[in-house]
Amino acid sequence: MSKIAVIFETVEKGKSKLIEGLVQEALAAGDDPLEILNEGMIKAMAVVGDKFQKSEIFVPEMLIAARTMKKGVEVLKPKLGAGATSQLGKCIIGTVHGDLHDIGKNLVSLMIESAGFEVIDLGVDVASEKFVEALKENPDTKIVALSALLTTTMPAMREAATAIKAAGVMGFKLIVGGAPITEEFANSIGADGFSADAAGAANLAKRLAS
Ligand code: B1M
Repeated sequence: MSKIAVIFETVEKGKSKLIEGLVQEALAAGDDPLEILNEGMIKAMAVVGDKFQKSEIFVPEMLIAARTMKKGVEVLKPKLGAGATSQLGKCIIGTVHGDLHDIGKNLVSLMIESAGFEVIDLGVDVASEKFVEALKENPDTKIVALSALLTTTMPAMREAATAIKAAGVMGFKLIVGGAPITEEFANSIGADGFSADAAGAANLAKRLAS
């Protein structure tokens, strides 16, 4: 079995004690960090999600898998975000109100930072007012990035987008993403851009900020 396949199984099964060593081994063996992330971890989380949907596993198992992935990502971070500078300006990012999912948001944050932005990460379950507050405190912000993972928190994303656009601060672009978010939805809430994944979000941010 390849090292990436072992990482996949380790994340899926939530064997958090093993993951750091396995990722280090894969890196030492020359595996591509992005492949470890995409093929070993993100795909494993998709399987975890499918199993949850079929009631084959429950929230605790999903949580343990998420913890395992987070530990693995920590090992990958220096390889994914190498050479970060802040010359492209500020990016405020957060997961919208009511939503606790942060793995995807953290990856977007990491990629945007390594693309050259200074990232102000507001965390998860971020109320619209908190985004507005951060924007007013940082009126030179170039990008505001919203993440949502639940269909039930899409209205919170819409609410945040409306509040952010009405904050009276100019010169920034709003980008959105997350599993249930589509281009159409992004357009419908007045976002300036949508990306389906973290690398795409970083490219989008760079394009919109230039
Ligand atoms: Co949750 N969960 N979860 N969960 N969870 C999903 C999202 C779900 C699809 C599982 C399923 O049923 N198949 C489902 C949502 C269904 C729906 O709304 N349609 C679901 C549910 C139902 C729930 C609860 C309601 C379960 C419950 O309590 N009964 C609950 C809600 C809690 C809350 O938020 N209020 C819940 C809780 C949890 C845990 C806490 C246990 C845990 C999260 C831990 C954490 O994040 N710290 C968890 C997990 C781990 C998942 C799954 C299995 C994995 C999510 C993940 O991290 N994926 C997920 C199933 C799935 O996604 N297939 C699921 C890996 C990550 C890298 O991908 O986050 O999609 P993702 O990010 C991607 C892209 O979406 C994109 O880029 C990222 C990287 O490429 N992206 C952006 C994300 N944000 C972006 C922003 C951008 C651009 C791109 O621009 C700004």
